[in-house]
Amino acid sequence: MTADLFGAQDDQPWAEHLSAGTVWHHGLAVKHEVQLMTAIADIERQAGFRHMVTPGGFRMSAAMTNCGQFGWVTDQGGYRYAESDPQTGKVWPDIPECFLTLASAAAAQSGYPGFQPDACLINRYEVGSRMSLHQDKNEQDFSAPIVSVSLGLPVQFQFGGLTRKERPARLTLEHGDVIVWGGPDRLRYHGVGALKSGEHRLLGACRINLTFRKAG
Ligand code: MD6
Ligand code: FE
Repeated sequence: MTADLFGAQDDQPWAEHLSAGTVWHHGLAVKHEVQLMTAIADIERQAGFRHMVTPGGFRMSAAMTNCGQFGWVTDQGGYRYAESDPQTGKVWPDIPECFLTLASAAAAQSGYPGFQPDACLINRYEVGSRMSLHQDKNEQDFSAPIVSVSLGLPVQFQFGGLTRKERPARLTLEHGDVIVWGGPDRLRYHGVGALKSGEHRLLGACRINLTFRKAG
C-alpha cells in the first residue's frame, strides 16, 4: 500500500504482495484491454458462453467458456478438464497470443518464471452472478500458479485460507487487475460476491474473469 509514497499514479499499474505466494497487480491488464476484448469476442464465436451445471444439479450463475488444450467443465458427472467442448465436440480455441504474453509476464513478475498455461477458463458475470467459496484443485500439477485477470465491473473477491472455516479477506478487484497465486497459497479457498449493477465503459453491465492454469 506504499505506492503513493513513490509517486505512482492511480492509472499506473502497481503490485501488492498479499501473502507469501500471492501478488495483486493493480491495473496490469488495462493497457491490453482492447486486444483482450477482441480476443474474447473471437473465442466466443467459436465456443459460446454457457451456464454449466454443478455435480449437485445447480446451474452456475456465471456463464463460462474456455480456450487452450484443456477446458474446465462441470455437469452432473463432476468437475473436470476436457479437451473438447461438450457443446460442439470441437477442440477449444487456442489461447490467444495476447493472453499468453500477459499471463506469463504477470507470473514472472510474481516470482513464477516460465509459466506456460494450457487452460484458460473465461467466466462472464451479469449483475447478480456470483461464485461461491471453492478451491481450484482439478489440475494435475499444483506447482504452477494460477493467473487471474479481471475485466469490467468491480467485484468483491473473497480470499480465504486453506480451510473452509477460515474467514476470507475481502478485496475489490477492478478492471485490469491481475492476481497471481501459487506455492503455499495455491489451494486457498476463494470466491466472488454477487456482481453489483453498474455500467463499465468497455464491457457494460458485466464482468469477465480469465483464469489461466496448468491443468494437464
Ligand atoms: C473470478 N476466480 O474471479 C473467479 N480461481 O471470477 C477464481 O475462481 C479464481 O480469480 C483461482 C485463482 C484466481 C481466481
Ligand atoms: Fe477459482
